Amino acid sequence: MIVNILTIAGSDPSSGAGIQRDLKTFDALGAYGLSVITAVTSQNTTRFFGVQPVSADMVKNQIRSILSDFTLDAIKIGMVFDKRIIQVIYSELKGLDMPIVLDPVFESTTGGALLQKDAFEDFKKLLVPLAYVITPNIIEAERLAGIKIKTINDIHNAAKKIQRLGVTNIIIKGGHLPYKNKIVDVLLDNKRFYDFSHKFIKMKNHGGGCTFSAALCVEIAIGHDLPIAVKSASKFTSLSIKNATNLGKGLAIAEKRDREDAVTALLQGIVRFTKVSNIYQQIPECQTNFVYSNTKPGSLEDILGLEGRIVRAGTRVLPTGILKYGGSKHVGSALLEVSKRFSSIRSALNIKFDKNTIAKAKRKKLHVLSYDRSKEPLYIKKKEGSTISWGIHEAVKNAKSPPDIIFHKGGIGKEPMILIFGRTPDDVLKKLVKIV
Ligand code: PXL
Repeated sequence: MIVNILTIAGSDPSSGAGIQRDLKTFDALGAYGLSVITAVTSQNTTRFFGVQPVSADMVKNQIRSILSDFTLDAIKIGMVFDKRIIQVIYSELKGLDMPIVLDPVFESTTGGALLQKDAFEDFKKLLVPLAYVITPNIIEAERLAGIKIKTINDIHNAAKKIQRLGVTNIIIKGGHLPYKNKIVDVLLDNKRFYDFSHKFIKMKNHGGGCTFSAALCVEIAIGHDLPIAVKSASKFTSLSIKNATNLGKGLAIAEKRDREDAVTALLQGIVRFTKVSNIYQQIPECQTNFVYSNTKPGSLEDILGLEGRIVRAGTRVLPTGILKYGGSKHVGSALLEVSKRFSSIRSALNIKFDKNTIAKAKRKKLHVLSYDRSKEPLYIKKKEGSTISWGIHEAVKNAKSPPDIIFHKGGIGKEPMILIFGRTPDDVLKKLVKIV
């Protein structure tokens, strides 16, 4: 299911924050992003140079052009800059039955004013009550609540004060208040407080705040309750901050690149596979492939695999060829079929069939399934490349839980095979070492 999300925010040409960060985050999480630009900033990772607002009329026309065409699942509001823009957003969105995530942005990490001083009262009076949830950091929460924040207790008080401005749900991000290397994000979900404590990542970055509120907006659009949505958005943001890179000369830009992460995880998995003791004995005639997709695969092209194979050379095992999306047809098709039924399964590899390996897997309480190639219908046999999908489908169609292993005992001219499945390459390897 694709969700449509609109962000109403300012442009950041460095793509670290603002509209560009929102769209990248929506995209990374599988949502379709639409955008209404309120202001254009000129800034880079070292400095903020200036800002020019878009006219209120033009903001109105952009909003109308989107609302009259798309069915939206959620809206995020970021930088709004001035009074007239706030008033227009208010009149266009009031009365809409739609979750709105309001990220109060007052000042950029590179030092520019993103909300004019005389717009603050209208921001509180008009925009805050429109929101389903507001996501200030400590500094923004201090301004909104009108109190100083020094302790977790102060954060709770600030959340209650912000609630009185007319918004039910508040998340105050504790990043500016690290204590013993931990930070605490506080969610006030209507009447209930949740404190989410996580590790402080000491990394000055550009884009963390926008990433969090944009990810939260996707989570809410999908329909998750706030505590779950906050946890997952926060995890995505931490990964983005951990992954922040110095792309310009100044602040590192926070960004999570899924595809690169998949490459690293699979490469490490392949290297570790080749180091499993006596692993050469497990390589089948047709050699081994190891595949991974860290997003839900829709086709073979979403699955990373070796374009060559992991081959046996005497008692050594060597990866050949390059890692590529769509690189593996056989193990890739098997993964695709399993992941259609069990979306947690994202990685697989194949090893040589041996009935002792299967017996050991069962003794170790792994979930073992199989299919019988001799039962393959003729029309499938005739259709090039559909045997594996058919067989795996047969094996999993009545399964109640994800398989760890699927095997078949071969057919005329077909080598028998064992496939091991898991959530990640690491998970697959853990199962492998249990049984070989
Ligand atoms: O992170 C808040 C933010 C939002 N919008 C724009 C920004 C920034 C921070 O720099 O530049 C356009």
